[in-house]
Amino acid sequence: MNAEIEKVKAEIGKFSISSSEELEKFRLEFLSKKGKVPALFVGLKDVLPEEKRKVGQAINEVKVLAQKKFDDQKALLGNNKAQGSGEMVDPTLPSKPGQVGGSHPISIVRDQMVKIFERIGFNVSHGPEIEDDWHNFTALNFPPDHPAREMQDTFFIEKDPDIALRTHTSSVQVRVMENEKPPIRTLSPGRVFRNEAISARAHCIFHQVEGLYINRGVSFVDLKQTLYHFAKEFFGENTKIRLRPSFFPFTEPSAELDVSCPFCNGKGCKICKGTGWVEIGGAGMVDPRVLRSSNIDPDEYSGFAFGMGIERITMLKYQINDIRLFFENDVRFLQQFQREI
Ligand code: FA5
Repeated sequence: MNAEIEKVKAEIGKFSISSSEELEKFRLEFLSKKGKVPALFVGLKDVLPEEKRKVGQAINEVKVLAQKKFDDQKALLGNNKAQGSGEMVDPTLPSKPGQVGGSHPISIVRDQMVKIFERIGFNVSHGPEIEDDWHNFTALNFPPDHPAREMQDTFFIEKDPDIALRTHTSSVQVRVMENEKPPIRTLSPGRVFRNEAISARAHCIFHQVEGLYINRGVSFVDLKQTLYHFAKEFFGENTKIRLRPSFFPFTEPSAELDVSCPFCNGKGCKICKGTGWVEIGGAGMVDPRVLRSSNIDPDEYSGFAFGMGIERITMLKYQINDIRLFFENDVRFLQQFQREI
């Protein structure tokens, strides 16, 4: 009898249950009326009276063992069903990798731009997004009440004294000139704000990269070569640049910077509206008044500055036709961009 009890016990241990069908098979084989455990109890009648108690106890233990295995596996299968898989869970398996986030296309392009300029000696400076009138306008030669201030519609936070969201990263230019002595060669990437209507090409929040170089003997040729170098590094070796006369209060002379259209290589297409050129920013030689207001002697030093819109450049690079996509944070859009190592 003892051998029979041990055999049934071993069979219970070995029985593998990974589905509800196998669970039912287990119940029928061991626990049902005609199963092996009730059969052991039937066999008890042939056991000598003095051994009955001990053997009865051993059979009871087998019954408890079978019932526990049945209950545990039933609960486990029930849980898995509730989770929808219907399969056994192996808690020792390593977990599935979670979804990993990526960089925003604006960050990717900003970092690419910064790297190109860092390789030719520019460092990176940052300034506050909430600016005072001096750094955003007055020190940059926008006199109070001058119509040039209307070039950049402003979100004011406080009036008198004026505190506003910066309208361009040129404000960082002023902060660097106030705190550092030439030679200065710095790049300031950052977010800017303008009280403008949102459309496919313009937003009220966007990003710029400002560049500033001040030293003895800096000329317009240096500006042109620097911008040409950037355009070729960023858009490709065959890219050309064009500087069109323009006006900014803080530079003289001033220019708009165009690059040959990266889509049609300057032949003319829908993106460049048939002109072969696309505008990516503004530039110019730092106005002597701006140098003077930051205590830099314009008789000794000269410099150039430029400012480019990161959204517009990213739109060109990835053929994106609506600036609003950058701000919607739709993962289907964002997942399409990978950092180029
Ligand atoms: C400026 O902001 C000057 N501070 C640039 C500059 C710096 C000139 C240093 C000279 C010397 P502008 O307003 O043109 O200039 O803006 C520069 C670039 O920002 C534009 O060429 C464009 O690429 C981008 N930009 C301007 N407005 C918007 C807008 N609403 N939405 C998206 N990008 C914009």
